[in-house]
Order: sequence, then C-alpha cells, then structure tokens
Amino acid sequence: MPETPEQSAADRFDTVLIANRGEIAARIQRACRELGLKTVAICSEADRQAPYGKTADSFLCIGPSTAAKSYLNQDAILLAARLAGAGAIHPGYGFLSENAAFADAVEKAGLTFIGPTASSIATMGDKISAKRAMMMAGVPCVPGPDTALPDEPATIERIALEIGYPVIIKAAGGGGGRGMRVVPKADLLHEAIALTREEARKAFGSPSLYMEKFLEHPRHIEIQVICDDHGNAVWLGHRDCSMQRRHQKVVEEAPAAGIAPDIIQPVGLACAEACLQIGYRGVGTFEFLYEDGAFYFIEMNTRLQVEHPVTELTSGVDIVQAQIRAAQGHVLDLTQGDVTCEGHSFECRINAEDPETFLPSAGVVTHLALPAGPGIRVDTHIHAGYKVSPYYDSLIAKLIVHAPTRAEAMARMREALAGTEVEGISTNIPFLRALFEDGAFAQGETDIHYLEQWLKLRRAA
Ligand code: MV4
Repeated sequence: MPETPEQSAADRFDTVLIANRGEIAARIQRACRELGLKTVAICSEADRQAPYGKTADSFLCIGPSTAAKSYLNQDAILLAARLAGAGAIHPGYGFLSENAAFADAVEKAGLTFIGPTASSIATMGDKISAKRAMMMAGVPCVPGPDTALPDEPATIERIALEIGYPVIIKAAGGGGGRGMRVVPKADLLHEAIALTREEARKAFGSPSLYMEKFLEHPRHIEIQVICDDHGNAVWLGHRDCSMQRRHQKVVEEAPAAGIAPDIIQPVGLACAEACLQIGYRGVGTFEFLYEDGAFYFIEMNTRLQVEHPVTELTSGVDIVQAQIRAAQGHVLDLTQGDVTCEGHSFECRINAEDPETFLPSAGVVTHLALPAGPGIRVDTHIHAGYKVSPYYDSLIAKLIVHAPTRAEAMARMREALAGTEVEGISTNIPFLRALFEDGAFAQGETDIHYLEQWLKLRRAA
C-alpha cells in the first residue's frame, strides 16, 4: 500500500532545534511542545540564563556572544542538531532565516529546514527575480521593469521617462530598506545610479539594480500566506505595518484600517495563487505598498515574521504550528473558505532602548509587571532579574491585543500599556503610550512617513 502524506508526515521529525533566541525562541518552543515535539534550545554565552533553555529538552551553548560566532554560525548549529538528535531546524526570524545556503546545508545534512526550499528563498532574496515571479503570477507590482538596469545611459533615461519621475533605484540584493535611492528628476539620475551601484556592490556583493515608480505616500500592507507540499495555499488576511521608524516596525495591526474586504480579496487570492505557481511551502508574507486604492507588490518575506500574532488573533490560526506541520509534510487542514477575519488586533513592540536616542539600553530588569485579561497577549522571554544584553536586537516583548472593533482594540492597548511596567532599563513604553493617544492614528489616517513626522513634531514641541 502506498503511504499517504499523513502517514509519512509523522515520521519526518520528532525533535526540533530552535536556531534563534529571545521571544521568538520561546514562541516556537511552545508551538513544538503543543504539537508533541521535543525541542533543542541553543544559546550564545550571553544567553545562558534564557528561560526557554530551562524548559527545552536539550539546551546547548554554541558559541560566544557575538551573533556571527553563535546564532549565525551554521556549522555550530548543524553540529548541535546532530549532537542533540534534532531532525529539523526552525530558524525563527532574522539570523539565518532567509539564508538559502543555510536551508540547503540543513537539507544536505539530512534534516528538515522549517521554511520554504532554498530555491524559493533565493528567488525571493533577489528582488528582481521576486518581482518577475510575481508579475508572471499576476500579482500587481510597482510600475517598472522586472529586469536589471542596463548599462547604456540612453536606455536608462528612456526607462525612467517611461515610468515617470520621481523614480526609485533599488539594489537587487537589498530589501527591508537597504540599498535604495529616490530620484526626483532626470538630471540626478546617473549620479544616483552610480552611488547606489557602488553601495550595492559593497553591501550585497552584487551591483545589480532595478528601477520603479517612487510612491510618495503609501501605506505598508502585507498579506500572510501558508502553504503545504500538496498544492494547497491560503492567505490568512492582511496587516498594516506602516507605523515604522527607519524601517523598524513599531506597531502593527490586523486588518488594515479602512481597506474593504472586496478590495483586498483579489490581492490575497493572487498571492495564494502565486504560491502555487512557484511551489512555495510553509509561511510567507507578501509586502505591498498601498496608495490611492491600489496595491503594488514590493517584496516577499520567506520567514515567520515578528508581527505574526496579529494575524493569529484575527484568523484564529496558530501560524507557528501550521508552519511546523507544513514542514512535516502534513496536508493543510484548512481551506480558503474556512479563513475568516474576526475583530481587530494591534501589536506593540517593546524595545529596550533610550527614549530620546533610540540606542539599545542594556542592563538588568529590576521590576516587571505585565498586563493580563481578556484579549491581551504578551510574547516575551524576559522576567524580573533578566539581563538584557547589548549584543542583539532590542526587542524584549510584544504586547498584542484583540477586540471586536479597532476602537475597542485601541482602548484595550491603552489599558495594556498602562499596566506594563519595566524598570532597570529604558524602554519605548512612554512613547507607545503617547502614540496610542494620537488622533490621526485613531482615525487610521497614517502612512509609512507618519511616525517619523510625529516624532519630529514631538521633539520640536
Ligand atoms: C518603495 C517606496 C516607494 N516607492 N518603493 C522600503 C523598504 C523596502 N521594503 C521597500 N521600501 C520602500 N519601497 C517604491 N517604488 C517606499 C519604501 C519605503 C517604505 C516602505 C515600507 C515601509 C516603510 C518605508 C519607509 C520608507 C520607504
């Protein structure tokens, strides 16, 4: 009798190594345990006291505090997986999560990489091939060619005129705000290209560039997808992540305010369809700019994202469990018709940082009070006595709320923020409290530039 996918899935792995740290290591461990899987936690020397180390089935220190020598050390992670008997590696977000060579090395070691194939990661890592794949799949993209800029100045000038100024020059190896330059008018075109090309060569090892229409006041809307290995893909709704500073998101929400379901639905369906066309597996996020009622694809993230909880609360789907089950080879246990969006959710990223300079604030948390109650969720790894180290990202907790309406969710977040106390280090909590009193934010009238403008005004006042 041939084995069904469900029969073989259970055998694929029973132990997961979590190749990450902080709140997401704790989050992934919880999902694994709920699925009956054993866990291997790893740490750097700075993270030996991590609470998720104590609750894991194995806990291995894999290197010094510097991420390059621990959380980014592929050989050390693969060795730890072998020593601890892990059959799969979950990369979390950041670190090695979008490294195609690592995904490939994991599979070559006979382990399962909990994420898409190395080939999907590579396609989406090159922003030009990502755009080409999406244009071919019928996903709406920003106007501009899905090919690298040629060398001939006259041809480049023609492309820019065809698109219409202002245009933006982006590096194929960039993404997340790195390696891009806006060109307001024709006489600045060639200099902008030369500068961006040099930066791209240095930063990404590739001088490849592309050009797009520059959208001046868009919102950042993203669509969450989940796919299995058996030709099933669904989208789980959308999020607004416009509230950011220097490409670091600060507040995210689901669904996006004021975008009618019948406007977003064709875009979500196109994303799910695109996943089938490219043979995508696991969770992914399509990033769009949204301006004047239209959506324009910019990038796809091939990892679990920081802000996944707002979609979990509105869709009722445990995205981390679904991701692990997809990697095991299970058939997706939900169809598009099962997916709903209930109520409204916000997430605040609580960062250990100086409120004026935004520089990371390290030290011991001397006192911690976390909010609780209906519709309140806190994803964190910290506790009173925890030492926040200066080596890593400053994210120490995510405060997530859910309520029937956007206004109620905002009120719930105000209460949750009022009930959050972190002492011993500086955090952005005072700033988040002020933001949730802002009138334009309450009206949903914000774009990707809003937060930086708000901060400027606040400093001036
Ligand atoms: C753009 C854009 C305007 N027009 N592309 C920045 C991060 C990277 N993911 C793409 N980014 C942008 N691409 C075109 N054609 C404006 C941005 C942008 C941005 C996008 C999303 C969230 C915040 C942002 C902040 C500044 C610029």
